[in-house]
Amino acid sequence: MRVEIKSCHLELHQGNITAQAVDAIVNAANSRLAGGGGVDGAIHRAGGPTIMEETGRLYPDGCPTGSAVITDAGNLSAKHVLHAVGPVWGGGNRGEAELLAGAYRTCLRLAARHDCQSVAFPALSTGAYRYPIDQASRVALRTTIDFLQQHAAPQLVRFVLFDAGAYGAFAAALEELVR
Ligand code: AR6
Repeated sequence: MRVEIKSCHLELHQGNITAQAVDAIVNAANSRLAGGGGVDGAIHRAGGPTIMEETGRLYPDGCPTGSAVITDAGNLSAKHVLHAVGPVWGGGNRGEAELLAGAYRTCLRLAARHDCQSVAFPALSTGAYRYPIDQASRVALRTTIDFLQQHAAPQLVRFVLFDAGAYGAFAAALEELVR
């Protein structure tokens, strides 16, 4: 599924984030930037050890929840990895939606600042951090649509959803938002 916003494209794909031929790939990191499973494990395995070396050197204090930092992309075909730290789901009354929006917004800002024309996001916080996918998809898409409307960049934002359930949740949310 694909929609156009201010001559930019927002796309939904089912697949693996590490296989995307884009300028910047977003990692679902933790605030210590310590590596882990899920998207984080897949990106560091495919990208090689230089990514972790660089995060340790540039960001020894990690990255706060609701924000993101940028590194090179090692062996991946992308130019950069954006390490985004989404919130752990705690029931919905702990500022999770604003923190999740902040993680997406910071990635989009960093992408624009580093001349990345195309960015691929996973569904941040919806795995180990247990954010419900239907709510997370609305936050992710609303934040991205607002950013594209304000900045008309990056030219392509692709959400890469790992399974059919996540793809379906994002597709339903996107239809509702652009209807
Ligand atoms: N490509 C695309 N999506 C994927 C992939 C992949 N290769 N692998 C998993 N997903 P998660 P979080 C989906 O757990 O919830 C790590 O240990 C997955 O199905 O990667 O933000 C970090 O170090 C889910 O929908 O990220 C942190 O400690 C989504 O990506 C913590 O987990 C996000 O799942 C971050 O948890």
